[in-house]
Amino acid sequence: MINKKRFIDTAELLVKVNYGKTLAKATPPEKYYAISRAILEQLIENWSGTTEAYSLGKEAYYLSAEFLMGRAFSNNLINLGIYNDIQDYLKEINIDINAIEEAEADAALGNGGLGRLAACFLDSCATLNFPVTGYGIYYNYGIFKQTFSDGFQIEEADTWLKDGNPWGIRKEGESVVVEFSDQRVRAVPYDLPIVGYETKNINTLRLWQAEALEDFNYTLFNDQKYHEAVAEKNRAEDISRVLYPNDSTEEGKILRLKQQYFFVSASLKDIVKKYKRTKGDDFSQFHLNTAIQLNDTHPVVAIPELLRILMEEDLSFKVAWGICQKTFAYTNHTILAEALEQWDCGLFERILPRIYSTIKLIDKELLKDLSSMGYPSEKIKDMQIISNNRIRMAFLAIYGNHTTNGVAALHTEILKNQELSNWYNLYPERFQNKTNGITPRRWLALSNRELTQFIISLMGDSNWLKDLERLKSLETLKNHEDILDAFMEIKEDKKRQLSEYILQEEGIGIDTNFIFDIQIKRLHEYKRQLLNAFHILDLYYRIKENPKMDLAPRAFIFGAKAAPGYFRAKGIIKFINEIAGLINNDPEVQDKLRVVFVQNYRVTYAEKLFPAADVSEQISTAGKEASGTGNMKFMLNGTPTLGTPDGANVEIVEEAGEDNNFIFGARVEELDEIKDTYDPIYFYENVQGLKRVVDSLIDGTFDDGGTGMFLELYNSLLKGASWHSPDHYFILKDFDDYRRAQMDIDKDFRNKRGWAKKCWINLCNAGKFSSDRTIREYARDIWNIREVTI
Ligand code: NBG
Repeated sequence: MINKKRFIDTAELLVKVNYGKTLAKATPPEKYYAISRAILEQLIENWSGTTEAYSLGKEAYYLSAEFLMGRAFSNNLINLGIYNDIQDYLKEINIDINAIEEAEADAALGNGGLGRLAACFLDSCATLNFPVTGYGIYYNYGIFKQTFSDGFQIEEADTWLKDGNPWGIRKEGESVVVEFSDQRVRAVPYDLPIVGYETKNINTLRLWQAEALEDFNYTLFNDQKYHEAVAEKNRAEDISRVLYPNDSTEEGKILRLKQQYFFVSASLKDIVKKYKRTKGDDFSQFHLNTAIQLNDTHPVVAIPELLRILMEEDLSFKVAWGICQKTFAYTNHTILAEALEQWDCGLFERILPRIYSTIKLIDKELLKDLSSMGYPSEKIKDMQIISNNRIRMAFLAIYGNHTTNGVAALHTEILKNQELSNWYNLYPERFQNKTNGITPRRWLALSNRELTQFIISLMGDSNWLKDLERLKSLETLKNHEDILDAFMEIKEDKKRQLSEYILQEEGIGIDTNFIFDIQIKRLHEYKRQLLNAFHILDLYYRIKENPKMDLAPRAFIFGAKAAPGYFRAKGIIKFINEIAGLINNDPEVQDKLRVVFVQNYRVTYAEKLFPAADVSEQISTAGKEASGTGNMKFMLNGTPTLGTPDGANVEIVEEAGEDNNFIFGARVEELDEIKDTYDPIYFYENVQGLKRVVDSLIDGTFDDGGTGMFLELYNSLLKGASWHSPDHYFILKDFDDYRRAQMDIDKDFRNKRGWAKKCWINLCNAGKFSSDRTIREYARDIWNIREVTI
């Protein structure tokens, strides 16, 4: 509970001392800062109480290069159960809470699914009272801000910290020094509170900022060498300056390696310092008190770093290595070859010589292990951590841990039987599945208050928000007309809200009678936004041929950022924007089709998009999307999936039924069988309408501004490239079945009652996909930690 008087007095005081004015005269960002800080002030006691209580027992640490948090303000108020109170208090002093919410910038310190998963996990850990601390980087600039100019993506810096961050507390006194071969920098922690839902516990996300040991070289300055005087400072600050904007691809850049080692080394120093303070100097017990989860390979240098630290504490290699293996666990998030991190040995050794020699020791131990088990030398070669002058980070992770997990059942099976089969055969007991989840607090309670209130009215309480499987009990209402009507009215309302926002942001109006068909995720070839685009264009041509075609009107909505260096992905954005221009400007199809690519898709935009969707597009090539988590957000908001048998789609359909979703396309087994003989030309020439849409890339229908993007896309489909065969994501093969599934939707949507029922059944069966379920499994099966309440 918040003390109202103290809250308002503190907010007043803060604007006074920070900005020299009164609250009434403050700008929205100033109000947002002071009001948030005034709330934080009343959380400090529980926050430090939680930290204290956790330090008495075993703790888990979630190391991640990315945390895609989004906004904190409303989320924190909802989790604290004080949203309505604060809204009222603010109203009394003439402040509109919406204006405060809108003044907050997203903390977009992540690229996509992996970073957002980390954020959902933190919410669940706090809510379930698990002693888990997140560790990462306090990037000065998050993922770039995207705009379109003439349909092309433009990137700008994301200056999220320009008005300050009221939720971050700088802990100067807990700074540590991180050493590279060519520089030493100070790592300063910024702590962010992770407020659990309906609990007093407040967990911590500790993000490190890189700073120079010495700000400024006075001697150089006196010698009028101004640039040199601050060069060292800039070089230090560069390390945490900006998030690398790649999703599921690795870049092998020096600065990136520095970022990884920087936050890992700082975090381990922090963990070890606390261990010594609370548990003493006996490191043989370290793993009994500490679990460390490595979110993908980005923090895997933690393994040799901890080994090195333990050996410095006088443990033998053998003992220290055993402790490492019992401490670490690693999550794999992709099987895409271009994402598997490998570091060039030369580069690595130059920056981190001590870690490099430690990795060589580990690799030697692996060689010994495998030889003693009678592995033939060919096989050993396949498994060595260092091979072809590169360090394979995933192998280092698996050898140095006790558990490796995939993020959906299908993904874990592929890891075990294909990508990592050598390792699975060696250590079958080390492999587990942990199907991803999403937090129902942000993705329902916050983003769909209307539906949340409706469910509360049916359930009689709000406890289901932390026991999501209870939604299942509502399935018996699936034939109640009043219930379904009320449910669909809420959908209509959310569509209206989104439509207003899109009109304001993108200048395009969409009627709420249209089917809102939404694909929102990073732009990547394997996610196949191009398949969606081809289908839209085909539909457009069919309507042009047959203007009387009986169709439910449809709005195709996209949101996606392309990595700045990913030429094809940028070509696909331009292509979709060209299609949008053609369709939205053709009066003949105005009442049937609309295409919108929203700019700067991000957590805050997502909160408006998910609740308003009628169709959830999850159309990745089977076997390529490890899990997907957007698919779960749509489901929880009562939206059927139009998807391939890939990632967690498989489990979504298992829960909600084939009849309530639209599954199409080749399965993994089929693609495995045909992959060496696949010929897209066959489909190009024989599938009705397909040639016409593929050719639009090169026949002058659209203009790529002379960039050659469209020709390159065309060639990638029909000719392949030096590094891949033609259409290696099987777009042409799946096109016809996708169109068939789209026509099924067209038919089913028009049966209002039947459609509402499908939506309802999806909502009622979304319980499995709460990240609370996922986190309980991690806590029980991997971390071996128990809840601690204050
Ligand atoms: C992504 C996968 C998604 C998955 C998220 C979270 C990476 C490397 N992987 O399918 O592509 O849902 O991780 O596990 O970002």
